[in-house]
Amino acid sequence: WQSWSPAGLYRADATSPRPARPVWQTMAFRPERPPPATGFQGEGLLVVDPGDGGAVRVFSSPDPARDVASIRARLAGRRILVEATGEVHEEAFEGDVACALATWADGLGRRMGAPTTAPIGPAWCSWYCYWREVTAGDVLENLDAIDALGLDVAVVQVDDGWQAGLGDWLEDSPAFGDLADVVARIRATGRRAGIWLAPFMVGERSATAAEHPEWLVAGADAGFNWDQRLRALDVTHPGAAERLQAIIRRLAGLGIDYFKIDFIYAAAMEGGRRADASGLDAYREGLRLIRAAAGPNATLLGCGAPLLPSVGLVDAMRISPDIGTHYEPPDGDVSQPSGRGAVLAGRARAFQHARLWVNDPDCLLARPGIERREAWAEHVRASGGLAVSSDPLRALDEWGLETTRRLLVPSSPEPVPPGAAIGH
Ligand code: 9PG
Repeated sequence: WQSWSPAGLYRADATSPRPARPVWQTMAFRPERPPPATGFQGEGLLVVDPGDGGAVRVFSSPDPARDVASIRARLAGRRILVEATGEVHEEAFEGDVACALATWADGLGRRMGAPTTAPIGPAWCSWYCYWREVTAGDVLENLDAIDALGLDVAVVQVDDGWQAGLGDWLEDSPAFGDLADVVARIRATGRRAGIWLAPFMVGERSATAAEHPEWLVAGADAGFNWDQRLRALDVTHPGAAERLQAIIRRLAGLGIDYFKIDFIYAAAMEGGRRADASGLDAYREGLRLIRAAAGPNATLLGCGAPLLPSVGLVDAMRISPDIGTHYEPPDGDVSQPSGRGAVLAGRARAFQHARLWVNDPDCLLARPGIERREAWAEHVRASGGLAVSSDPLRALDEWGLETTRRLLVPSSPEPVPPGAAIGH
């Protein structure tokens, strides 16, 4: 369904990954469509390889801007039964699964107007070293280090932590410091300034939730994070739409032209809206509002984003759960931060690069203390996608610095040839 949802290639008698906790169904799988206990469920896309050299079958939603069917498959004796909640097309492709997906994605990208994949990056991002406690000083320290170490970084992106509150994006957090000054200093070095925000997420404790309960999607529980329950912004409400665009315009006015728009699954949730619009209609309208306010030359990077409904509306897309300092995920759930989960989904969605958008495999972490950092670096390099360093640059050892230097290149304008197997 979305950036953080697992994807992979499995034996026919296996069961695809399931959320280990109920809140992860909402925040990493498809909120309204819990899967059956066993078998497979793909959202808008499911592929069956008969394994005997016969044609690979691709089952998919023909127009995922309008409807994304939940497509289920289960083994019944010697057959695989496929069923779906909505309209699904079945196509047969010669060749292996990776080739079938490449051809299928070429067609979808054309139909949905995927942007031409001009190279993006390389970048540096504050998240995987400073987390929510990031300050202006931390960003400026790394800006200095980029120059001192002679690293090729085109975009410096401030992640979660600069904002006053979750849903309160018009003001900065006093603990962060002066965002306008940080942006000006980044731009003074000739680099682009980027920012993270979760534009459709409204924390229960935010000023926005208190002042404008009518801007929230009625009945939609968007999960729990930042120590609070989360609600979804109803972009079909004119007041909410105006506020959303005012937020983006203010950030663009500071000189920001790279937006990592995160947790945007919230806009697509089912629930009561001001207008008679489906979750997917509202979601796509929300993305169009952001694009109009950010300007045609801004880079939009989707994250926590419904994948297929975003084609044509974002320049780049996170296609896997977060990388973590640990290789194994919490509770064994591969939708959660971990090397294992990020590599699994990243390989399975490698075919999307330069066909639907620029793939973001998640940040390069090359400092000591990152479990299996060599394998992770190789995964990021081979993806051909966005190269974003997220280490405290002064903490890199010799291997880390050499690897960061080597991997910080613009994204590839071409799809990557199917390399390592998609599966486990
Ligand atoms: C900032 C981070 C980084 C990261 C994103 C995203 O379910 N959760 O509570 C949850 C928390 C964080 C998260 C994903 C899910 O990570 O992928 O790169 O920007 O937000 O908070």
